Amino acid sequence: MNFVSYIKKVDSEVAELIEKELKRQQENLLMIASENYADEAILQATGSILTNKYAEGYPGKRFYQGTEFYDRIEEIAIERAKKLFGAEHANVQPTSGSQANQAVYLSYLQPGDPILGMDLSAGGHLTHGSTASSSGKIYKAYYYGVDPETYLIDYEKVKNIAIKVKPKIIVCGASAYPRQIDFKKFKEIADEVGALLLADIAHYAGLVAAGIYDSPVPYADFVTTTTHKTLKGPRSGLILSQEIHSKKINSAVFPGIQGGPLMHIIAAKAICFKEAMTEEFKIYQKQVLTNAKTLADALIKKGYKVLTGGTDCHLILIDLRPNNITGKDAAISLEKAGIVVNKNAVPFDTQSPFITSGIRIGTPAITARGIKEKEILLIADWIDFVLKNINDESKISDINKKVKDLCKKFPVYK
Ligand code: DSN
Repeated sequence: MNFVSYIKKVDSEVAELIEKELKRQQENLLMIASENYADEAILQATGSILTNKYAEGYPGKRFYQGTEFYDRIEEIAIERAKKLFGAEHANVQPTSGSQANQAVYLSYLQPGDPILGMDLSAGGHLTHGSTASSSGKIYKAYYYGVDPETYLIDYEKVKNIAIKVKPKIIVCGASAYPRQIDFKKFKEIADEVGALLLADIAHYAGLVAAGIYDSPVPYADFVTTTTHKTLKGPRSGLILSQEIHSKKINSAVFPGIQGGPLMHIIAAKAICFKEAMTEEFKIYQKQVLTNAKTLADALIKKGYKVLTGGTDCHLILIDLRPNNITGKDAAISLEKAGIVVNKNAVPFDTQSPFITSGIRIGTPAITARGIKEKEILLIADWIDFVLKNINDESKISDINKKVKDLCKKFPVYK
């Protein structure tokens, strides 16, 4: 696929950078848990002429003429999203997971209202009430974390905090929590304190769609997600909700926080939802999970502190304090070897968010290129070798050659 043939004609500088990035994506093991490879159909839709049109409003109720085909595309995306997740209502217009969460808050909260979300340092997301984000600036945010021994969510504690702070919305979902979230328990807690429940499944959505991670849809008032992580679609967002919330959600998205929807991205989301209903997608998600479990087990055997002792999803979290390595140094060295992960705070971290004590490793992207258990064991050996030789550029460079050879055997965007 030629990604830059037209760009080259008008802007060689940007074309060259895209080509270099393509090479980076081809020659490295992308193991950032939130990243994936969108397929050619998704990329074609995102680069399509649908970008030319304003379609403010919703199907059948637009503010501009000429939206006949856009109405149909959005209707298809909505129907597929509802069917895929078994939801009563879908809004496919949020441009990101962050905006999806903002819209949910706007739909029911007033400034200063209390919300309760997972602490960022325990694995939550910025938009779950961090003071660095509008969710923590506009609303009064309270937090729950994980148990210091097990690193699991302590639902009794969540309940006690909820009883004390009486949140209007409880947020569950995380960016760095490797285990199944008990959505039913969260719903019971929300009901007990009269709160609405928002489940942010940005990380888990693909696994949820494939039925291998429990769905919050039967329990939560609102479910938000991105569409580009495990779901493997375009970079964007989605809100699912019960029908009773549909009007409030729709007006919170438009005109509440957004103007013209990105219709080329909505078309790509429609394609993504169609693909996510296939048997092939289910097989892919199962392999994502198997690969993550295999990696966790292999690294545990090598003595690494894999938090919670494994994973129920696509990611693992390693506390590197016993190895006397910071997350930052580990991520930099692994990148030199061609294994791209991100530094990540671990619960009760003693380092700053720029340094951190851990790394988060995910399997969605490498699985998309066909990697299975056999290669995962090799990758575990390489991760271990790099972390044991963190200052030895020549040994790291040897691993990089092996990574490049492996990537050649599992090509992407041929
Ligand atoms: N930035 C995403 C992640 O890496 O988990 C969350 O939005």
